[in-house]
Amino acid sequence: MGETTGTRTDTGHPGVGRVLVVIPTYNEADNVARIVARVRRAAPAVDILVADDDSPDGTGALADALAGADRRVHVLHREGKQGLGAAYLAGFAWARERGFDAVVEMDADGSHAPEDLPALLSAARDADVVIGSRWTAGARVVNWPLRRLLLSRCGNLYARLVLGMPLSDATGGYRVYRLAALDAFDLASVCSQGYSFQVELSRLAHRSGARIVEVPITFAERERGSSKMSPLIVAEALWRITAWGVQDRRLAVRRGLHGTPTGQVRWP
Ligand SMILES: Nc1nc2c(ncn2[C@@H]2O[C@H](COP(=O)(O)OP(=O)(O)O)[C@@H](O)[C@H]2O)c(=O)[nH]1
Ligand SMILES: [Mg+2]
Repeated sequence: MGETTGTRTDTGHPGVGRVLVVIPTYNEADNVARIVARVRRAAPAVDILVADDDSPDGTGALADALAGADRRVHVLHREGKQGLGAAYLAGFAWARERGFDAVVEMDADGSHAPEDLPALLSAARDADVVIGSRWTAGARVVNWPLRRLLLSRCGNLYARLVLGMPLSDATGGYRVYRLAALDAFDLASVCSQGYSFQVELSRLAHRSGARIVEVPITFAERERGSSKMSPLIVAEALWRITAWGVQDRRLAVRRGLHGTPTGQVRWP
């Protein structure tokens, strides 16, 4: 694994600081070298952490080779497939231990264009959380099948209605978080394993009063490898969003309010 600590003198991105791009991987052997090269080109001042769940296709070993050749590339080897949320939490902890100022979430399959990263990092100068949005003015979604488009649009609509968050893309996974803002999130409470992790963190960000900014991105369907999306992952997101909505309403009723100072609950 490459190391970042000790000898580093650079301060990373102006107004943001040292940035670690966390790329979770499970069976992304056809993508890992490409995505790392694209990130290095698009944002040379960031470090990259590949968080691999012991992919059977050898992604972890490929990532090790990349790390051996580039001091800004690192690998976190995890024991077996534990889900996207767990991989990101481990990546965030890794970043904190090494004194990074901000973390970026990015898929390995090229759907999140590294070329959009400079715009996200610019927005992070005046924000705690930046969400790369597929569903705001100026964004584009390329080659996604109709069922995925519908799932994303309906999922976002449901999350917005049930959780009352003024976000166009609460489910998206291309984001920048300032570590200092994450400290206010109570990450120990995170229970999502799959992609509902993104909604859960949107909710924690909103509740913590973090400054959230959405930036339009161009999202493209993967060209290599296969999606790890499953009916189980969709079901987890659906029931968790519903449970959070019920919890928020109970809280609001108990307090006799339609809004709380901490929860900022707004009923649809
Ligand atoms: N480490 C880790 N990465 C995962 C896991 N599940 C998915 N990923 C990664 O998460 C990212 C998004 O997954 P993907 O299959 O592209 O989902 P989709 O874009 O919704 O179809 C990719 O980089 C995957 O390799 C997991 O259990 N562990
Ligand atoms: Mg994908």
